[in-house]
Amino acid sequence: MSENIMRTIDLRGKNLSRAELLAAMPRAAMGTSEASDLVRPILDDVRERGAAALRDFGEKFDGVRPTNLRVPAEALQAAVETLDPEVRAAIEESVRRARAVAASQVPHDFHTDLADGARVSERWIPIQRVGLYVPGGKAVYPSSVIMNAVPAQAAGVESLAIATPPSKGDPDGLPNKTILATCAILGVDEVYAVGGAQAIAMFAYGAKGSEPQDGDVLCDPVDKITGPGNIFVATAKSLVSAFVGIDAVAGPTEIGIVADDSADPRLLAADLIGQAEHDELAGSVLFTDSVAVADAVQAELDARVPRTKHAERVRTSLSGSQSAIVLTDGLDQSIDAANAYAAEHLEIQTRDADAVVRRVKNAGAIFRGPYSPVPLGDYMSGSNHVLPTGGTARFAAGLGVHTFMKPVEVIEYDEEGLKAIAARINAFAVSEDLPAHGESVLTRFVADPYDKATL
Ligand code: HSO
Ligand code: ZN
Repeated sequence: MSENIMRTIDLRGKNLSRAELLAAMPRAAMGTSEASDLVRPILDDVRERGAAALRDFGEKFDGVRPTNLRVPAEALQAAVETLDPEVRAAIEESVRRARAVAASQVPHDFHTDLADGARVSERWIPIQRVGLYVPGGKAVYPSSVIMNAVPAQAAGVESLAIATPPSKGDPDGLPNKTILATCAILGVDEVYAVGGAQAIAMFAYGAKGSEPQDGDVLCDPVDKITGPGNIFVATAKSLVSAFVGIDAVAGPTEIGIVADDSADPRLLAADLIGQAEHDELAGSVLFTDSVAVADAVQAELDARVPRTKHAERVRTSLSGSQSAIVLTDGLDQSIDAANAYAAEHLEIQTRDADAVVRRVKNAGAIFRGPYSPVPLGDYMSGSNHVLPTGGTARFAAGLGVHTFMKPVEVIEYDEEGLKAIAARINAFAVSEDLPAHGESVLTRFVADPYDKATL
């Protein structure tokens, strides 16, 4: 028999501690990089020279010097008009579903009345201006534009800008046409032909124009930057994150599947291959207590991998150390291991999948049952596909309307409400040796808060 594509991690008969279980999970090795040294001068240059630097970097890194750094409205319109009608219909369906979910996701303001005249409210306020980065190159994902822009729009973000690299093949240096069409369908009209770390600098610092068509100000600074990118984009985001909001830095994509002996190995294999297609470093992990299912999945992989377009990439990814079939003693151990792995995407292919879903503690998104495969979520389930990777689903959530809003508490006490606890506040303040805090409150109720004898 030929060698299996995926390695096996056998947890059977092992009673692992939490730490041991975490350590047993397959993970991509995190490479360290010297990217900061390369990225810092790019940030500084864009800050200094604005649009002139952006054009220079376009020429240097993308191989094209864009005529218009800001994509003209006519180019956005033309991109929609020339879009393949089937792709357009798919994009529109995706947008419709994402908008419906995002609309219900908008958090509600609330208030708590603690006593008479004592209320604390919470108001969710949209972030005012957001910059969304869309990568070019190998990974051009119009679907990711939708996943970022739709929740931002549902949140009520006033001003949304998109930056994506200019295309080398385009004489004017316009970006990828499907990306432009998606922006137009979403109603985003502020789009820049700017890629890489320089795009992050433009968003963070803003950029002044250098050619008449740029205007005096090419781009205003944003309050938060979201969207995936390569190591240079990620490094630039972390460097500017001291003063601009950023979303989490995404690692290679992952799929985890919890399957029992009722699962269909054909579906399991196809779903593992599906996410492995993204990247040689993508992680694919099957948790099962059924040796028969594990063997059948290996056989299905042997049959299917050679037949898919990106066979070599898929094979590298599935046979990499970040991928594995985890054999367990039973469903309980499968669930424990899946919780330790904290997959970006977790499929549940078991009997009574609802009961298993309820026991999932860590996952970026949960895909329940044979008809909720990951690609449904990637494109048009209505859920978001920007999800925590690398085990960060233990503490982080995927992108959503909340990503583009912030809760602000409003303190609403009246005279009666404050008076009732004025002495207590004063006592607390004095205990922290901050008597002026107490005096600030007492001034409202006594003639001389500094004369302790009168209190
Ligand atoms: N699975 C990727 C998203 C994606 N898939 C975009 C296809 N296009 C990360 O969730
Ligand atoms: Zn995908």
